[in-house]
Amino acid sequence: MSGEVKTFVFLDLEATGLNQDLPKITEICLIAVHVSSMENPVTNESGEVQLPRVMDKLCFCVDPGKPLTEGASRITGLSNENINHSEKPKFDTNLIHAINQFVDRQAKPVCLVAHNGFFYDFPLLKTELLQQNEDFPGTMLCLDSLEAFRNLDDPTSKYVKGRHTLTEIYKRSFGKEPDYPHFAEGDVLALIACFVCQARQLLDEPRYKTWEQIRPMYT
Ligand code: DCM
Ligand code: MG
Repeated sequence: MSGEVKTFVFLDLEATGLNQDLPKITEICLIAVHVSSMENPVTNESGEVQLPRVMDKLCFCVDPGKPLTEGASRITGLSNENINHSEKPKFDTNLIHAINQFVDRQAKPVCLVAHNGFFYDFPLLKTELLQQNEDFPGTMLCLDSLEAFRNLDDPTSKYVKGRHTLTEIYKRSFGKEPDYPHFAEGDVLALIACFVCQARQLLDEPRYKTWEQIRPMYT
């Protein structure tokens, strides 16, 4: 159903603000799911789709080196104070090597998946990589789950404000709020749960980009 992709690496970033704030990452989570877990989702006695049992996870909090906006701090619970108290390093080459090693352990080809990834997460991650003179292979695939869910819902209407936020999709799928919104891991797990529910349709005609096509958010 997914063409060649063997592993989907779901990704979420928390950061100091929105695009116009020239944000820096405060938290990153990557969770890898093999395509076989998407093709055969496990359900419980009530028929509810369960998270895949086999997942690899990588999560780090990061010193952004600049102030969080009030809004970013309010929704994420992260602050310069609590990050600094925990003595978190900056987004450095060690972290990038950890990410590369994590991705290298996955069956390839790998596709990164992020909600609003084409607009926010991928460009911001690219900015942080380039600032360290690093980058991912240009051939790595990327998928924006916001775009994918939108196209699934109504391919003719491009944009219905608010309808395809992760929280709204999660509420429609599971009838409750996500457990840990705006925690990078909480958002990734919520996304995986939603994605697995509709994986077959979402991956019917996936609109992948390659990493090479992702422009940095700012330089
Ligand atoms: N963000 C923000 N203000 C919002 C929504 C998001 O500043 N109203 C920024 C800070 C978050 C980041 O975007 O850390 C990622 O958002 P999300 O938690 O939805 O993944
Ligand atoms: Mg998030």
